[in-house]
Amino acid sequence: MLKTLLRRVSVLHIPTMANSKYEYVKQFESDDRLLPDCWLVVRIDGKGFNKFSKRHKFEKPNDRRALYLMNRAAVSVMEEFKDIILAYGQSDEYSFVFRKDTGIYNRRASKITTCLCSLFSSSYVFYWPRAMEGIKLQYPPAFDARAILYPSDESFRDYLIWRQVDCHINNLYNTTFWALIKKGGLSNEEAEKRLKGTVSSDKNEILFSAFGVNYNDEHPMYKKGTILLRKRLNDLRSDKSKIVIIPIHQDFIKQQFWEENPEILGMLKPGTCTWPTDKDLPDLILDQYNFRNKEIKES
Ligand SMILES: Nc1nc2c(ncn2[C@@H]2O[C@H](COP(=O)(O)OP(=O)(O)O)[C@@H](O)[C@H]2O)c(=O)[nH]1
Ligand SMILES: [Mg+2]
Repeated sequence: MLKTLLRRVSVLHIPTMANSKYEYVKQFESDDRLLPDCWLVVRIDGKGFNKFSKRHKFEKPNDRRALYLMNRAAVSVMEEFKDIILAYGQSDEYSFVFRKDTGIYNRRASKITTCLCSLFSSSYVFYWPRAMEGIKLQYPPAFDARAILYPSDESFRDYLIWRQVDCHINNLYNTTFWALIKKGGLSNEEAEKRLKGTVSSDKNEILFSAFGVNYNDEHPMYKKGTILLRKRLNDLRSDKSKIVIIPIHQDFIKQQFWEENPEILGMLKPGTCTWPTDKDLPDLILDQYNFRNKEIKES
C-alpha cells in the first residue's frame, strides 16, 4: 500500500525517467565493460589518410609538421586522461596505454574509445593552423578507435614492438621508394618494380650505394616513431619541477628502455627527467609550458 502510494506520488510530482514506463529500453544497452587487471590499449588510426595526406600535400615520405600535429593531439589526450601512462605514435596512428588498474568510466569500452577518439580528432583540428602553417584544412579529418586488452606484460610489450616494427618496415620502404623517384628519377611503377622482393639489407644498400644515404642517419622520429611519457621535468628557468609529457624515440625491443623507465611496468609515479642543458626543449614540451603559463596568468 505504502509502495503504491509512493509510486503514485513520484509519478504525479516527480516525473523522472527512473519511474517512467519507458525506462525498460535501457536494458537493451549492452554491457561492454573491459576485463579488469589487463593493460588497456586504445589505438586510433586516421581514416583514409592516404587521400588526406595527398590533398594536403604532406611531404614524402615523412611530413615533419603532420607528425608533430599527431604528437600534439596525443599530448592533449594524455593531459586529459591522466591514467594513460604511455602513448606511441607513427604515421597516422596513435596507441594509448592505460594503467592496468584504471577505473575510468567503469572500464566501459565504447565510452573510453569514443571520448578519447573525439578529443584526439578535435585536437588535431584545433592545432592544425599552428602545426601546418599556411596549409588550409580542406575537409574535416576522422579517426577510428579500438580498445585492446593485454593480460600479460609480455603481450603488452610485444604489442608496442609490433607497432614499432611496422613503423620501421614502412619507413625503410618509403624512404628508399621516394629516393628512387626523387633522386634517381624513376617513375612510381619503376621504383615499385625495383623494390619488389627486396629485404631490409637490400634497401639499405640501395640507399647507400646509389644515393650516399646512410639509413641510420635518418631522423629517429621517422625510424622509430614517437613515445610519449609522463615525466617530472626540472624546469631550467624557474628551478621548479613540473610534470610534462615528453617525446622520445627509443626502441621498445631493447631492455634499456624498460630499465630507464621502470614506472611503466611498475605503474609508479612519473619518473624524473633532466633535459640536457646543451639541448633545446622540443616544441612539444615548450607548448605545454606556454599553455600552462597562459592559464595561470588568466586565472
Ligand atoms: N606523404 C605522407 N603521407 C603520410 C604520412 N603519414 C601518413 N601518411 C599517409 O597515411 C597513410 C596511413 O596508412 P593507412 O592507415 O594504412 O591508410 P588509410 O587507410 O588511407 O588511412 C599512409 O599510407 C600514407 O599514405 C606522412 O608523413 N607523409
Ligand atoms: Mg589510416
